[in-house]
Amino acid sequence: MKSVCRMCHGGCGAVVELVDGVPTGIHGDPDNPTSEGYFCIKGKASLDLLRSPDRLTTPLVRTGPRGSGAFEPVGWDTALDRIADRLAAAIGRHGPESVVLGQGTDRNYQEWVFRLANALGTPNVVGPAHVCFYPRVMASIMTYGGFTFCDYEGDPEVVLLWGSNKPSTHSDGVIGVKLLRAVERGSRVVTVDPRRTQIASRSALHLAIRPGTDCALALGMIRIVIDEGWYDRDFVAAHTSGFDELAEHVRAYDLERVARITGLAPGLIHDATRCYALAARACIEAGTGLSQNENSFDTHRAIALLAALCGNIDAPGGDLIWEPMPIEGRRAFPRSDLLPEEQARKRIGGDKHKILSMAGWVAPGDLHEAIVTGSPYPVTSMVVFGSNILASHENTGLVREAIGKLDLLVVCDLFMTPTARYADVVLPTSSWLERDQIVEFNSYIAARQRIATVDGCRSDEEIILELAARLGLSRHFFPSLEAALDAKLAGIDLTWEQFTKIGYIRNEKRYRKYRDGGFATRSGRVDLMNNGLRALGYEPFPSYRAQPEADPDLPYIMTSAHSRRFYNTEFHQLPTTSRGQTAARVTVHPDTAEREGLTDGDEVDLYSRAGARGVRMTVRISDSVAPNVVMADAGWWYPHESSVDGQLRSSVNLVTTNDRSDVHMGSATMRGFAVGIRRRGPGRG
Ligand SMILES: Nc1nc2c(c(=O)[nH]1)N[C@H]1C(S)=C(S)[C@@H](COP(=O)(O)OP(=O)(O)OC[C@H]3O[C@@H](n4cnc5c(=O)[nH]c(N)nc54)[C@H](O)[C@@H]3O)O[C@H]1N2
Ligand SMILES: Nc1nc2c(c(=O)[nH]1)N[C@H]1C(S)=C(S)[C@@H](COP(=O)(O)OP(=O)(O)OC[C@H]3O[C@@H](n4cnc5c(=O)[nH]c(N)nc54)[C@H](O)[C@@H]3O)O[C@H]1N2
Ligand code: SF4
Ligand SMILES: [Mo]
Repeated sequence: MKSVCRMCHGGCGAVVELVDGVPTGIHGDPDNPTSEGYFCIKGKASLDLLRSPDRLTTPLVRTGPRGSGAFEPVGWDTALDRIADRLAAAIGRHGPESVVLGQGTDRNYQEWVFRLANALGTPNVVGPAHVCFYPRVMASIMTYGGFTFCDYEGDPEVVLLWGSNKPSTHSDGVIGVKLLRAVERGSRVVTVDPRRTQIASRSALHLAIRPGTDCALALGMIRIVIDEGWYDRDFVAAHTSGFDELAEHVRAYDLERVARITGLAPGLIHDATRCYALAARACIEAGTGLSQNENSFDTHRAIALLAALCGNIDAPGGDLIWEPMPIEGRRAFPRSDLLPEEQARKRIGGDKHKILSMAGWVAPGDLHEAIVTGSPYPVTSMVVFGSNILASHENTGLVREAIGKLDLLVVCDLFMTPTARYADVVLPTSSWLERDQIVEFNSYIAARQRIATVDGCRSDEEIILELAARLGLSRHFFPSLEAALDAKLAGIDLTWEQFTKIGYIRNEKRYRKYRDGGFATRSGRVDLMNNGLRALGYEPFPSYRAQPEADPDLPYIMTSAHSRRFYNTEFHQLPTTSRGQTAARVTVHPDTAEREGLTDGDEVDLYSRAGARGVRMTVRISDSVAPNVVMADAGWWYPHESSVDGQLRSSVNLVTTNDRSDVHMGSATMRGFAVGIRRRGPGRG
């Protein structure tokens, strides 16, 4: 039977082999037009996830102190009644804004979480948006009026792969295989990454940049493009505004200064700029490596300006803006019209991180401060749909303090995570193989079909329907999940049942749509100088904010990346994925190892100004990083440790903070901050 994998964002077609209705094997679907049979190690671990003995299979109510792990099983009705009663009481006492909904990376039910928040009347939805997809999305929207995707099928001459490890991470519905196929057909890659990844080794140029300085590089490249006259004059004249002001603004980013900030050779920066700017077809794949520091929004804005200057927006082999398909999906389904304006204005951090707030999200740092201080108002209840916030939000100490203060914490998850151990009620959710969902990407929509069931588990959508009914909000929802799926598909005249037979619908792509009516910005042009940002109190041009002075006690720059075999904080309990790696690793250069007296496999603590106790990592020595850079695995926790401290000892957010966060998005500094290395001697527990 066919479905669509959701072990990552990729959306590969999957074929599940069934014997008497029981899944016995899984592999890639060669007929799927996106993935064409590709299937990775995580996809292959899907049946481990389905059958994991660690899965939660009954709702639980906490009976001991938070974090102790003491729970008793209860029935679904008891659990849901209890949650609904307590949410209703909190709303009665403190208003709907005292309830916050949380979720992690999008798992195709994000629009349900937002619909529930809007129906409840709370503006507060927290998630990793500030360090994940949204700095890029909002920078793109605020520059061209839409979000762009690399048009790999349009055969770019050059792909600028910037802070992205696409061949391993497959984010956002464009699987990395598309990039690799373009390379096989002749595309050249220019990679900007502090680490020599596999794709960096295969690239025409690799810019091993100092972490956190990409904004300066992008502004320097803009200056070179303007000085050398390498920009697209016709496009700039006809479709942009503010060119002269931009040319003036980037004068501060001369090559020598940019080389000093980024640690790159001036000649390499110049060559990379020429390679990108003079290519007839070129696209930029900008990733999460750029979104986790205080320059995040401005870095993506500067990159968006560079792409526009070179005339690559909506061009074949360039950066394509897709028109949405007419289904009721990510845009319409959340029903933002249900949230009264006066409630929307109460969004926590809305006055501080205005661009994130415009996208509907609260930054974790702002939320946790508000919970701890009770200001601007009491936030007393949180319902989390799939996010291990003790591991994934910055500043674990603050998260712990905040969730320790809540009157009610509900966590919906497949596993007893450290975050779930803090919950008052834990609800067991289903995996992707147990779900009916519409998978919505810009280039296609697909049907994810329920193939198996695990007794006792429910999907987030089913939980939301049940909670809505108990809270008297049924009028804003649907009598059943299938009715909701039918309603979503009404715009393309299909029912869910019909769609499951078709399985997959491609979106049509159209190039250079701006020629028929301009860009979807206020001026209809690409606003190189953005007065909308100015009206919000921000600078109309991106600028690089310098990192703090070096600290001799913290001589290394730490950054991190998502792992190929794990997914964010997930899969550490599955045999297929954890067979090759059982502990978090930090990659250090041989010179660093020598200076610090380290050998491969040693245990160290990396400590920072914010996290003096440090985070424990196993040393891996490799010259794939520079001598001043250390690269740590993000997203670790150890499921089988008995205490929360033991589980989280290798979670990098023990040493991150939001002290220096991006002013637009609240992006915390998770990458590109100073650390020291402490070797753990024998006998240190
Ligand atoms: N230091 C540092 N921190 C980071 C990052 C980093 O690179 N460095 N990356 C950031 C980024 S980009 C992101 S997106 C976040 C991710 O952070 P999170 O979203 O918190 O992490 P995940 O591991 O994706 O998911 C959390 C939980 O969801 C559960 N889960 C899986 N599927 C479902 C489902 O369908 N329903 C429900 N209810 N639960 C489910 C999993 O078991 C897991 O426990 O972390 C961010 N934090
Ligand atoms: N296998 C796998 N796939 C995933 C995930 C996963 O955990 N595992 N997570 C999913 C999620 S939620 C997301 S958001 C995406 C993320 O996917 P990507 O956007 O590819 O992001 P990362 O892999 O976190 O980091 C990309 C690259 O940035 C580099 N980097 C680190 N710091 C810097 C810097 O300061 N500057 C530059 N230029 N580069 C830097 C890292 O070395 C890394 O190679 O992947 C998704 N897909
Ligand atoms: S790339 Fe992602 S979607 Fe594709 S098989 Fe791997 S985990 Fe599944
Ligand atoms: Mo993410």
